[in-house]
Amino acid sequence: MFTIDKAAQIFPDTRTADAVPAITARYKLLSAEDQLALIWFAYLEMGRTITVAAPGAARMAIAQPTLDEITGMSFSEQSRVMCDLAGKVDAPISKRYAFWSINVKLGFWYELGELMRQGKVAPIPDGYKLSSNANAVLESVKKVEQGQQISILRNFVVDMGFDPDNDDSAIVSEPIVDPTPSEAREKVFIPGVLNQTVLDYMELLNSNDFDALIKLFLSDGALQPPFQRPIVGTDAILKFFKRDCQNLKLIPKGGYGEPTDGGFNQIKVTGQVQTPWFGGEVGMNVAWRFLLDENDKIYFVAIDLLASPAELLKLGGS
Ligand code: ECH
Repeated sequence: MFTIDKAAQIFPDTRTADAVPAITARYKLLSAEDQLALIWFAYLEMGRTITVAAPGAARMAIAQPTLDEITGMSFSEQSRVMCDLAGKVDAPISKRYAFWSINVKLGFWYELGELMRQGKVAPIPDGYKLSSNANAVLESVKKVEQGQQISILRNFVVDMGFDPDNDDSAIVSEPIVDPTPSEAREKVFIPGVLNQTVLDYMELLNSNDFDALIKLFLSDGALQPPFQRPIVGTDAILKFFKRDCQNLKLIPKGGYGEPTDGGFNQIKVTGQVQTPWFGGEVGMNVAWRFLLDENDKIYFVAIDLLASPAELLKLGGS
């Protein structure tokens, strides 16, 4: 029978974007000053081709008091706060930051970036020279495709702050949006895939209908986001959906399925995902690897960021 570990091995020829964890690991070895400057340069570079959407007021409400506190500080105090965040130092704002959801963290830095541009928050000093290691990491970031670049930047932001006990239940996130009304939902067609659970999965996630979406999963099922450990059990998965998965756009392009052990079916779908931060400007190439039980309930689904667009065509079974 399947275990989560065994399920995670389905469609083993799927090649994921290893550059993302590799670059993230090299980034972690840099000094906090270098990390901030590197992100600044990478962000500027990216800004020449794509635009980040300004976060909505609801998201900013959580971070706003902290942003106000920071704008009231001197430049040197502001630099200290930012270095403490990057360096994961035990400091009041670093602690608060650790309890924000990913999108609140991104919104906070988006706003600081704007304030830095306006000269209201300490900028990266003019002519700041990156160490040669930091420069090498920056060059690597520039070389990967955009979907991988934004994944790397997001990893950097996620990794900041001081979180001594990693208490997942205490995370604060933006309010949950209402699901799209049924008449406004877009039907999903995937060439090669007739399985209704997979089609419903795409449609329900695109509609922010997380309460219906979670019913597609077995209670001990698991979902594995890109570069992460599987999230196991419907309680944890539902929490993840509501906190981190609002307003995504899944654009499946093709798929393939086959029966496997114990009456289960494995289905691989490839396509693109858009994040509300960049909308249609960045399509991340992804694969979904589903393992469904004999009643078409999801036991396991992995979402992989693909190494290259060529991977989109690799649908054949293992
Ligand atoms: C400045 C300098 C100082 C330091 C910092 C700065 C600001 C940086 C900023 C960065 C902003 C970055 C952003 C990145 C956003 C990335 C979003 C990504 C989303 C990927 C989503 C995926 C979803 C996949 C899924 C699917 C499922 O089926 C199930 C759910 C799920 C410059 C000031 C820090 C502002 C905005 C990569 C792949 C498809 C698994 C979620």
